[in-house]
Amino acid sequence: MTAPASALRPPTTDELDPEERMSRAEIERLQLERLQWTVQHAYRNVPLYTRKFDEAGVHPDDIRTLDDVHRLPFTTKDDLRETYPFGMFAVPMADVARIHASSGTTGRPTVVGYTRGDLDRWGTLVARSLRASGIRRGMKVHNAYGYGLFTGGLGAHAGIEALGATVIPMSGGQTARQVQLIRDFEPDAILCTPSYLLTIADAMAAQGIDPRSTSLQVAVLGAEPWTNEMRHELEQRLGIDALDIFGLSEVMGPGVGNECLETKDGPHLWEDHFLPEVIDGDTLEALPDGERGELVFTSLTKEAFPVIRYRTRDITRLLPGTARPGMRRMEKVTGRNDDMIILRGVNLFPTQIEELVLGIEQLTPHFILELTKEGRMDALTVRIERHPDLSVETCEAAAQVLVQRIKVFIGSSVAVRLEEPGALPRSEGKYKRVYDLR
Ligand code: DLL
Repeated sequence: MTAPASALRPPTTDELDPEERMSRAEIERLQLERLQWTVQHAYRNVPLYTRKFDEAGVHPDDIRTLDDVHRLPFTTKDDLRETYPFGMFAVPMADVARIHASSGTTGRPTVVGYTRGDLDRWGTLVARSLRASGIRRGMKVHNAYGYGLFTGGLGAHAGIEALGATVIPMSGGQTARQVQLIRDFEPDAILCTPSYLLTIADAMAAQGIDPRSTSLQVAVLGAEPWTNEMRHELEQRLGIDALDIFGLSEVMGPGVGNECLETKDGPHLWEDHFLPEVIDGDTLEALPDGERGELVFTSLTKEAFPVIRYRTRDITRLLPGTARPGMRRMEKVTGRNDDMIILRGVNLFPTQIEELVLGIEQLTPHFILELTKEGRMDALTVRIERHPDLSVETCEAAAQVLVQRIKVFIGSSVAVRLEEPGALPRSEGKYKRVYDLR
């Protein structure tokens, strides 16, 4: 295999979009102008927004400063379900160039739409995200996000094209084939979920290929929560840089924010197109930057599907920009409100267990969490594959260390059960980590 022709580097200032070079004050001016447009557009064209604004006693003309956003009503997934399938579209269907939908584990899927202009802006923002990750024209990008109604595949695809890089539209699944094409086509970059990259690395090893020996230099990973410990694991295993791409269908899809290669300190949010807030999920009060809570977005340029204060359920906090000082960052998402496990009064997120598992060298990253009832009490079992190269005794001892650390760092008593290598399901996209058997 040939050595990669070009070493990874962050974009130079001239390569950035003009908005990425704006000062904080310039971004906020642009945001206010765009917020005022969005609020008018949503109020005039989406009956649900007309009704909700009227009920809240707020009119688009009341939005005079960015802080006035706090006067607007929230939008939730239930609002989208209520107006299923197209009731939130703010333009005539003839102007809708594409529809996507997120599967949704319960009930109806969430349907979103894009005008031609929305698709162009989306492509630009994914291109900006990939460029921030060190990808540029002249590189080959293996896109293993699923194509179809999911926004990951086609969203990433358009961004790779907009950047002028070479796209390999592999989609998800068919892992053996993924490995073969990575060997044969020698891509510089791979885009997929972090859990799927782990599956691909395992498949390489199973075929006798050293995962560090491939042409890959960088992975742009998202669509599910993952920790800095998982970043470290993947970077070591594959000899790559791993960057975090964030997004959700309701707000656009992938590319609402992305980490910058030079800092790797949580995604910068592309604030020229989205206004983020963090709120207390119980009181619904806006929280100051730096405090952890539920992430909320208002779109600023979307035509077909504007969203006003959309409650994402994702838990994070807003931090000042670093590599792009005009735009704020978010801390890597710890989890979603909906994924939080309440175990005998203690709240815990699967990512907290991931962090502890990856901190113990003799454990593998392949684990699932099972919730059961023992009498009237809830019980949590961590089922984890033992390390194929270590003795069962060593693995048992490591499992006991995990039990102890979960007790000390999270405050919960859990059971850890070792499984044979390969016994647990492997990811092909968003990984299902928690099984509630209660
Ligand atoms: O997962 C969009 C996407 C595709 C993002 C590819 C990045 C890469 P949905 O299917 O609507 O859209 O799921 C959105 O996934 O609310 C988060 O809970 C989670 N999520 C997405 N990106 C990240 C990330 C796509 N980088 C939901 N870190 C969001 C943590 C993420 N969670």
